[in-house]
Parts: sequence; structure tokens; C-alpha cells
Amino acid sequence: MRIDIISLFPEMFNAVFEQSIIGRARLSGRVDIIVHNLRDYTYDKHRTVDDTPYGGGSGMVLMPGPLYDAVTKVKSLPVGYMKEPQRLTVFMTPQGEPFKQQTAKKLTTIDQLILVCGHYEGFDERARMLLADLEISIGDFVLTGGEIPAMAITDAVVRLLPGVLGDEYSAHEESFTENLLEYPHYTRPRNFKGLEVPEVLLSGNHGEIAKWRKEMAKERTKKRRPELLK
Ligand code: 4H7
Repeated sequence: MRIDIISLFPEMFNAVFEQSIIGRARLSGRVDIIVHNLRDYTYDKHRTVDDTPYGGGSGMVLMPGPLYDAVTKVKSLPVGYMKEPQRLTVFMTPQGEPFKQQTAKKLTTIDQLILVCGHYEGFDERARMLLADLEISIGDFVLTGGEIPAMAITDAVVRLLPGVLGDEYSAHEESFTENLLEYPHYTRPRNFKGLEVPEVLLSGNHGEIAKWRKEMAKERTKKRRPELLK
């Protein structure tokens, strides 16, 4: 899979995508992540990307021109040796479709995912109309830009790609897929500041342990996220 990100702050992604599981997935060639600077697609000497809103009001709006040129260029790039790669352009916006584990799963089937990060007051509506196949929101809160949503989506998708997680992990995947929150985890020491590890986990009885974990997961979900059980 190939993921292209278009942003005014491409440096923001370096540390995040070089670390840990995502970093390893890139090194092993399971994903190609390329970050593009929107400013490289400007046409004036000041490299302008935004302008004042028609109709007045505060803040600036991202001009459609540079966005159009950037997305068009990125869509023309090869994806491996594929003849007709499936490409999807996604705008990160607070008005987008709520991002779910199910969305992440669906996106793993795309050959080239293009994530476009907005800033200031957002995108000119025509950029959205002409370029966005999908708009995604990572939750009901406001951020200064789409970079953190793009990182979140990339992380959620890449960890689902074949071979990215070790086997011990991937079975674990169940949690959100089954619409349950995770059961509580414990490691050493057995007693920490007077708090004991539940006896069943020390029993060596794997059937009982599985039953207890399922029960705890259900209980937690009922208490914290009852809407997930419906
Ligand atoms: C596109 C349009 C996503 C991108 C507007 C992006 C939250 C999310 C942005 C805006 C985002 C999310 C610009 C609207 C800054 C608000 C103060 C970038 N925020 N913004 N304004 N929930 N912000 O996924």
C-alpha cells in the first residue's frame, strides 16, 4: 500500500512515522508513506496557499489551485508496478464521516490513499467538491490542522496491513471488531501498592482466564460505552 499525505507542515510527520511499528512497516516495504509540501504547488513568489474568504469573516481559506495541482500530481504517481491502482483521496475535516475501526479496515483495501490536511479556516469548497472522494473526522473536536487526523488514520490502517503486527498481537485485533472494550491487563509485580493481580490470572487455567477476560470486557463496555453493545 502507498499513502501520500499533502500538508503545509510536512516535518510534523517525520518523528511519528519513523518510530515503532509504522517505522518498521516502512522499512520492510509493507507500506510506502510519502509526505508532500502543499507549498511546492504554489505559483507566486510568496508561495501563497491561502486567501481571505469571500463574503467576509475572520481567518483565511486554503485556495483551490495549489490543492488541485498537488492532488492531481500525486494521483499521477505510480503505485508499484500496478496498471490501474485503486486511489482514494480523503480530506481531513471536522465535518467528515466519523472514523471507526471499520473505516480503517475498509481503507486497507486501497492501493493509494491520499490524505489531504487542511489548515486556517479550511478548504475552498470547490477543492473539496473536485478532489475529495471522502471526508473523515476523527472525532467531535476542533484541531488547528488535519495533520494529527492524518497520522491517526495512517497508524490505524498500517497496523492492519498483512505482516505488520506479530501474530501474538494480531489475534488481539478482536477488541473493537467485536464491539467490546479491552479487558484489564496485569504484569509483575503480583502486589503493587497493596493491589493484587486477580487470582484467576495466576491459575494457569486458560479456559477460566478467557471467560474472565470476556466478562470483564463486557462489564467495562456496559459501564463506559453502553452504546457499543447495541
Ligand atoms: C478542514 C476544514 C479535522 C480541516 C477545517 C481537522 C478537527 C478534525 C480543518 C479545519 C480539523 C477532526 C481549521 C476547522 C481550524 C476549525 C479552527 C483542520 N479539526 N479547521 N478551525 N475532528 N482542523 O477530524
